[in-house]
Amino acid sequence: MRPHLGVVIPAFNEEVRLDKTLSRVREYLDAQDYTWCALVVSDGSTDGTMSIAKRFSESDSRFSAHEYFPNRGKGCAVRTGMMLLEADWLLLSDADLAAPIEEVEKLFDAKSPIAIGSRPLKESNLEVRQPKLREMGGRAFNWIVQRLATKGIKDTQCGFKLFEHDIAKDVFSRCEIDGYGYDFEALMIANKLGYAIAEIPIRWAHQEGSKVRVLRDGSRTVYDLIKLRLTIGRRLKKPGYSEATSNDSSRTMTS
Ligand SMILES: Nc1nc2c(ncn2[C@@H]2O[C@H](COP(=O)(O)OP(=O)(O)O)[C@@H](O)[C@H]2O)c(=O)[nH]1
Ligand SMILES: [Mg+2]
Repeated sequence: MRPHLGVVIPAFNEEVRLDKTLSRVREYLDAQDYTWCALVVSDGSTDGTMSIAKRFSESDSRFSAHEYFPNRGKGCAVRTGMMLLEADWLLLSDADLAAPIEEVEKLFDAKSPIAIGSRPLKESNLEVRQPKLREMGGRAFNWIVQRLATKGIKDTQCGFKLFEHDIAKDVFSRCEIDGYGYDFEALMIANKLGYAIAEIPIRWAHQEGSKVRVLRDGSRTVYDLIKLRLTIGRRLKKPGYSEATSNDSSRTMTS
């Protein structure tokens, strides 16, 4: 039987924090009364990320690790994880646990097929804010995204999102953006397909060690946003997940 919750953790050169993160995920989820699994997706990490992920997957069957080369970006890793992992609910969680894993209960409580963590809401609890410039840049970016892609969603970019199984497969099988633009791509597709999205205030603490390179990733994301606007029709015409096939030359390791 499928576990109740599956956690997809994209990880690029995360050796510093991954051990602590996976230990915390296990500690918290083991204390809950539902079954769970977790998948680390690394693409082209050059540090000890995969050996940490493999150590967990070899000693605990709830964990698995997936790796491919070369590096393609967070969007590709999240999409790959969402398509590979099997659980009734699929949670995207960043490897830095900026949103603590226990916040997943708030997303479950929303009782929505898609529930996304959100930082700018009045009730959100930002324990540590992002640096001022990044926060302002994020707001300006979100203003543009709301106009071009996801009207009404205040925070598309938070790395903490819960999808019901079939909806995750349907949405991510139509996604194509490899970089950070995957967030608004997935939400725009979900919106167009008529899936309800609940935006939920969460506890969140900015963590040092961001992988975002503002100029490089910012310009790539704006390019992806414009391209998405021009190609959204084709994304929606793609067949749903049951017909989707996977053919990359990657490998998954489970114990
Ligand atoms: N597999 C993979 N994960 C990535 C990549 N870029 C970022 N990530 C992961 O995405 C998550 C968010 O990255 P982070 O640097 O914390 O972004 P920020 O919190 O928005 O500054 C982390 O778990 C990263 O390891 C990538 O190219 N490949
Ligand atoms: Mg982060």
